[in-house]
Amino acid sequence: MSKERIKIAEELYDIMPEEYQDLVKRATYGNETRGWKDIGIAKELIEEHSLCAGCPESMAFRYILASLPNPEDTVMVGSTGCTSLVFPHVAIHNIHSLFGNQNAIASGLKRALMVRFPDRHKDVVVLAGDGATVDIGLDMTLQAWFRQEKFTTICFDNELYANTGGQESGLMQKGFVAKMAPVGKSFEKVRLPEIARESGCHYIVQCTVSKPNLIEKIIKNAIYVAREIGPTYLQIYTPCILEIGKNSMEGLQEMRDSEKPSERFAFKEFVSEPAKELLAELAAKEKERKAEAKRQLAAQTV
Ligand SMILES: Cc1ncc(C[n+]2csc(CCOP(=O)(O)OP(=O)(O)O)c2C)c(N)n1
Ligand code: SF4
Ligand SMILES: [Mg+2]
Repeated sequence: MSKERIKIAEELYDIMPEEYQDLVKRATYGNETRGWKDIGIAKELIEEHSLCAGCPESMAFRYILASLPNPEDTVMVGSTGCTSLVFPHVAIHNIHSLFGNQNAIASGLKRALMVRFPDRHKDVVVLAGDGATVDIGLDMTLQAWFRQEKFTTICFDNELYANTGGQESGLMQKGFVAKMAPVGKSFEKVRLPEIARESGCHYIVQCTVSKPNLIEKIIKNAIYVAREIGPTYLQIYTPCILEIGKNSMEGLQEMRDSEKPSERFAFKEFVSEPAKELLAELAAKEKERKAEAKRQLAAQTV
């Protein structure tokens, strides 16, 4: 992984738009330790977006992009919904699939990439809303897991269809009343993390985006496990502040309130046995890399 593929030819440097020069200069591509702390200095991590002001989806999007271990070689597959407003601003290869089809598209894409680039890791990451993941796309979601497709599925769970004005979704809480669901949800929130486990996912996390360190860790884990072992699933609460009547400053508190131990977004993690082994190996290598970096720094300062 390197910046080579976005490098500007020297002869063309001065005629390239300033924006592009800046992107190349500051890109985190090629940096092994890239992570959420790069937000604010790296242009490719979304400078602008067209979501509502303060929407937690924008925060989640930034953390995810900053945490991808291999951005140059990652293809994201999106679906219709509020997230699809962000993809046009993202400096990562991405495909907009038909609403609900995202895991079917990702399956074909991942298989094709494995054939076309047998010697290189090409990561595929699905990012879709709860309506796309658990309602209209549920069949495609589950079938990809049954088949053990090697990619990560991330669901931005805002517990309703936000982009079309607030219809009920399978992940909505029981009893919740939304603008386009005035009677109130009559059944419990679907337990997709449990279904994911039964369907063969090897790494599953349910959480909010209130803690960037945590998001960075679970994104990396999910991608490494998907690469080597099989499907992984992350369900992340990104409340639709517009539909739950909060203002643009209240998204973070809403997430903190909802992740308390007794609440529906309390942190939950499942790691299969093969995934545990892989993550332990990677953690040992990372420890060694850090120790080596420390040794080199100490040698330079002597
Ligand atoms: C095949 C198809 N069916 C329905 C729609 C209409 N539609 C657009 S966005 C959306 C809801 C998206 O909800 P969700 O996946 O939860 O994402 P959110 O907007 O909440 O982030 C629907 C039903 C569509 N665009 N295409
Ligand atoms: S409608 Fe809701 S989910 Fe969509 S951008 Fe606005 S606040 Fe975010
Ligand atoms: Mg939704």
